[in-house]
Amino acid sequence: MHRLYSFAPSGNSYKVRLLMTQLGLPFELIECDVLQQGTRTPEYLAKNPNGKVPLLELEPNVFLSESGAMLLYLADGTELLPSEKYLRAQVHQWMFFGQFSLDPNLARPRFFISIAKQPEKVQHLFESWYNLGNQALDVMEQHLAQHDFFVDDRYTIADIALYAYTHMAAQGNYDLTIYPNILAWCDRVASQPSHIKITDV
Ligand SMILES: N[C@@H](CCC(=O)N[C@@H](CS)C(=O)NCC(=O)O)C(=O)O
Repeated sequence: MHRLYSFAPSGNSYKVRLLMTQLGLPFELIECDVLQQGTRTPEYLAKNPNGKVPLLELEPNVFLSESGAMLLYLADGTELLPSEKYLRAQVHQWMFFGQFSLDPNLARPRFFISIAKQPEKVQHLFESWYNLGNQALDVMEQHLAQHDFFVDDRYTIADIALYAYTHMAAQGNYDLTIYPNILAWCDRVASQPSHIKITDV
């Protein structure tokens, strides 16, 4: 059985928990409290020198870090990752977009406002996060005006990757009501078989 090192509120950890649940893959969950430096102990750093969750232990002492790499590894050969070359490249495209343009700008306000509860520490950064985050949400909103899902008009790991932080954006004081297509897509994602909420740990 795979073992997943995870932090309950972490959107990146949730991506992998959601996929494994939807694929029916059993896993052992190891909770690491990021707020208590749980990913910065010597024992943890020996497993993942980057000191972050999620971390997947495929078999004893065989590790994979980076949520995107885990999604691609676990979904390979399933209907959640197209095998056709260009469709698969579009999944990659949206996942790279998510990691660079979307996630950091949504995750950081959420982390400092709702998880660490110390927004005053980073007050000078919020404007830039909101500018860049809303630019990324605009791109998604436009795409979803024409499509039900991000790739091939069906649910794939690109949707899982983009959904994790988007549906929690209000916890970082983003206003998603100005993005009706994104809200409708969030409902479609949440109604997929075997969906779990981020709070279902
Ligand atoms: N690109 C990485 C990002 C991982 C990441 O930022 N993890 C955060 C929680 S969501 C973390 O472990 N932070 C703890 C730390 O940096 O000490 C991924 O997708 O897995």
